[in-house]
Formats: sequence, C-alpha cells, structure tokens
Amino acid sequence: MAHMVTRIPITPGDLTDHQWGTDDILTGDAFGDAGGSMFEFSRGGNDTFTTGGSSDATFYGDAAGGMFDFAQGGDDSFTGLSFSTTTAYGDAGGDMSGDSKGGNDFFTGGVSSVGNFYGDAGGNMSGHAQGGDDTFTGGDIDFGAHFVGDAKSMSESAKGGNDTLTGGNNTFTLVNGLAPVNNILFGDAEFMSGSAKGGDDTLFAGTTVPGGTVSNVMWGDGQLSGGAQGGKDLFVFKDNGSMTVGTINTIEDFSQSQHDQIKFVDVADVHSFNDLVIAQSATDTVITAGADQVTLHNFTNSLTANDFLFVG
Ligand SMILES: [Ca+2]
Ligand SMILES: [Ca+2]
Ligand SMILES: [Ca+2]
Repeated sequence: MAHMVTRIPITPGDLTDHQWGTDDILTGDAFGDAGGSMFEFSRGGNDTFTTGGSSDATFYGDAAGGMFDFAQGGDDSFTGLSFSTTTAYGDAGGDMSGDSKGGNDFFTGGVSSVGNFYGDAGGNMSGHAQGGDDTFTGGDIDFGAHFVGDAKSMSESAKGGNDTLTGGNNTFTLVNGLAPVNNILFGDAEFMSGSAKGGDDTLFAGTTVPGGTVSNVMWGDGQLSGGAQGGKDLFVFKDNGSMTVGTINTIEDFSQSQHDQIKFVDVADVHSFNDLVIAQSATDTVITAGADQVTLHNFTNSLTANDFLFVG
C-alpha cells in the first residue's frame, strides 16, 4: 500500500506521518517547514533563506523544535544573510534522535555579521541520528564565524556528516575596519560522548589582508569523551595572494590514528615537508610554513611527510 504523501505549506505546528514540507524562498527570521517538531516519516522541503538586515536573526532550515523517529531534513540554503548576529540551523533548532537524518545544507556568511551556524541540530544528536553533509563558507565576515558541522553535542550512536567548513576572511569593511576576525570551527560537535562517531570533515582556515588579524581555532571533530570516535579530517591553510592565514591558527584535536592531515596551499616558499619548521613548545607542536604558523594543541608525537599535503 502506497503511503499518502502530502506537501504541507510552512506550519507553526508539527509535521507527522508522511507529511512533507514545501520548498520555499524566505526572508527575515524564519523556519523552513515546521515551527514545532518533526515526527514519524515527515520530511522537510528544500528551502532558500536570503536577504540581510540590521538586527539579530535566527533561521531554521526545517524545524524550530526537534526531529524524531525517521524525520528527514531537506537540503536548505542560507545565503546573503547580513544581520548583526546570524544564527542558523540547517535542520533542527533543538535535538535530533531516533533515526532522524539531516539534509545537506549550504551556509554563506554575509558582510558585517557574526555567524553561528549548525549544520544539523542546535541541541543534542542521539540514538541513530545522522548529520547531513553540509557546506559552510564564512565569506567576508566582520567579527567571526562559529561553525559546527553537525550539532551542539552528540551522544549514543549519533553519526556526524562529512562537512566542509571555511572560516571568515578579514577584509577591510566600513563597519569593522580591520578589527580581528575570530573563527571557531568544529567538524562535528562541541561535545561528543557515548558511541558517537565523527564524519570526515574538511576545514579551511580564514585569511586576512595585510595589516589585519585573523585567528582560526579548528576542531576536526570536537571534545571527545567516553567511546566517542573522531573521523579522518583535513585541515587546509590556503593563502590567496597577499591574503594569508597568518600565525594565529590552532588545531585542537589533530590525530594521526584518525589519519587527519594538514594541507598547505599556495603558501609562499612552502612546497614540501622539507620546507616546514617544526618545533615543540611544552605540550604543543608549532609548525612554521613560510610566514604562516599552525599550532597543534596537546600534540607532541613526531610529524612525518605523511601528515601533510602541499599544493603550489
Ligand atoms: Ca527545509
Ligand atoms: Ca544539515
Ligand atoms: Ca561532520
């Protein structure tokens, strides 16, 4: 027997059964599909959130509440958002549990904003919840990006998606001049416990024009406890002409057993492992690559050529 699928316009309530949200184009504070939660076999539509503003704003790709049972988020796009503080959740503002699944969402930071973006859930992912493969681009963010690939926290058997996160760049703007841009990037979640498993994420450091400051704090996975496991993550430091990643870059959870790697792209005079200067400083390892520097926090193993990739 075929299930009755009904497309439901944006509702302030819940989506249940086989209800499926419509595909919408939205401006200002908004949720893409449900103001409540999503249950059973409900699905979110593929929504587009656009347009800037001046105050703070919050966006939910699918549900402002949680996603439970077999609920599935749509593939949503957040772009052109230029509020003072923009908070966006790719799928659910709250928790995801059961066999719920996040969609593959796209986030782009706007000028003069702080971006707090969560690829899937603003709360905890538990049960067998699965994050989507989300893409974050900081763009010319004025003060900083706080990007989390999947959820605020992950527990039980939740699994993170394979996400791509690019920090914001420090370019001169009328609002901020050249004040520091601070990026904090988590490939999966701020806290991971139980049997949670991180995805294979790619993190790009943000850059700055000469005379400016950018800092990049990068977590391939997040803070692990219990039996939680990290994925195979790639950390990319890419200079763009006179715009560089600078020296205030830290990788908080670099792991050789997880096969993490560090990639330098178009860094002047850096073409191979032999061009790096590697030194230990207390419990950290400091990698100097030309004019750029990356510090591996709480890492004192020997680095080898296998830990690095080079382009340019
Ligand atoms: Ca949606
Ligand atoms: Ca997502
Ligand atoms: Ca992830």
